[in-house]
Amino acid sequence: MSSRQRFGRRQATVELVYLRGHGTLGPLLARGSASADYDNDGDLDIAVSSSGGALQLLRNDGKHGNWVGFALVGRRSNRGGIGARVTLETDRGRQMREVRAGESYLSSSDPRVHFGLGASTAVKSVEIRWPSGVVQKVEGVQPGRYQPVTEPLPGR
Ligand SMILES: [Ca+2]
Repeated sequence: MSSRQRFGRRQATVELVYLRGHGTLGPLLARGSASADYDNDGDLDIAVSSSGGALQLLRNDGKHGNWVGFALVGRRSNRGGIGARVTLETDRGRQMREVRAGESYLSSSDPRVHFGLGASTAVKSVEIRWPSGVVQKVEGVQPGRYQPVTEPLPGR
């Protein structure tokens, strides 16, 4: 199914592919890919660009567990928080994500940091190591949503 979708200020023709179970793509001369939670439902979807074809959006409609995400805003560091490391701990262990850009050919994934929590319903701790060297503890994290986090300035 093709449709016109708006991504920020741009509009593009995309082929929507719904992945349930082990969905498949047909033969494709792909160039780049990016992951993003484009519908903000807590699972990562994947966009695949191809040579001479429409963008394919692999919408993840599978069942998933709990999740939490963070949208970082740098103040001393770069504005997008690129290079920041986020460490999250639950009763099931510790996970680390890094804010990155440009992971595939001419593509960049969602700058938000996403953590799958599985069956865990609570987050014990979250620590962000900003590129500036600032280490920030994030309190009051609620699973099931994206939380904005702004880098603190020294002395505040
Ligand atoms: Ca999604």
